[in-house]
Amino acid sequence: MRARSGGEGAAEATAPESDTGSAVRGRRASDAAEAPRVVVLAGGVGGAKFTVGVRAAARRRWPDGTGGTRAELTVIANTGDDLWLSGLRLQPDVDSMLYALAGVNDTTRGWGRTGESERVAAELHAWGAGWPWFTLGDLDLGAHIARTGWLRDGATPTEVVARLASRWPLGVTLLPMTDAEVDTHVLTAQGRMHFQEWWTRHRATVPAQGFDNPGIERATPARGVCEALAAADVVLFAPSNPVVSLGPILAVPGIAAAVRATPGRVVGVSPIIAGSPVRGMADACLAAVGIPATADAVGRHYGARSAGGLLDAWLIADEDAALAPGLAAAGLPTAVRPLWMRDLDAASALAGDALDAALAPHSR
Ligand code: FO1
Repeated sequence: MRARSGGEGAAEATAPESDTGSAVRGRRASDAAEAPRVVVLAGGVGGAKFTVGVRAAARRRWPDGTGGTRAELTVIANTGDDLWLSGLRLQPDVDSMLYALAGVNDTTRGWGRTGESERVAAELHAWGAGWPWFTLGDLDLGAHIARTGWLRDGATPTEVVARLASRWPLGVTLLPMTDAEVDTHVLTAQGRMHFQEWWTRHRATVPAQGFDNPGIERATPARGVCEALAAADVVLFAPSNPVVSLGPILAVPGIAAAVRATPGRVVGVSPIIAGSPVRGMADACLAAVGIPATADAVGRHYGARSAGGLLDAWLIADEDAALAPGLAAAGLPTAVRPLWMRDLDAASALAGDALDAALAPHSR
């Protein structure tokens, strides 16, 4: 692991090398060091930023000589945020990932396209169609119309995502978590509402009593998801909302089991810094399911793989350094690192830290 200043007292993410050396199950460690297969589980704007950081870190560490990387990057995106609106299928997290990786995202608003206009949205409002509090940009609508058309023509959501992604050289394989429609609903005292109504219209201020994804128990992972996890050298949990971004991914039957069984090392990045979400309203989601909004509680929620959980290592922020010894004592090796993704350099450094935690020599 590379040396860094200010790391005194930080628990290391890796255990000492074992007698058997640093062999990674399935592939030789040298293969992974050459060009690892990296799978990222992600949702939301934080997930998109982190994914762009992973690609930048991989391009730096394992360059292919043409500006890309020899590492194989696969992103499994949350589709719980998806919705039907004005007859169109929207996939906000898939699109956030797509636009961010293509470099056409609106970095000020955090969602949608840069250089966006809203002429069609104004017409929809005038007709009283759609949701007045949910704006569909003109460029963004192009993606929704293309997606809905292809779905109507019989393509699967996985095929549609691949088709959308083929417009730009993203350098990653982008997969939806499932082809099933399992939109997240929020249970409140006012009744059940779609996640986007709760999040965007009410800004998560209506107390949530819980979340569910109707039909998810019958969903199957999208083609390529379990295959990528079974071949991974590294699995990264982005600093995404643990309840409504990574929660739905892990709730698709078979995905959590595939994470537990992966030959790669599984490293998570805390979405909580000093008791507050890095971005968004994850604290309102965590409160609804009885998990304190701390890096400690979220790490324990995912759990250590050595104890039947999901993670081999957990990255928490410098601000939360005091939590590391307790987490390590509870069996979750924890590294303390700067977690703020202020710009691409910071996101790339964080992704590099997560890759280090996964690829450094370790015992299993
Ligand atoms: N977020 C908003 O706060 N207001 C909007 O009007 C809005 C529109 C929108 C349209 C398409 C899309 O893909 C995303 C959009 N978002 C909007 C973002 C989205 O609601 C959430 O931030 C994500 O689903 C959370 O990850």
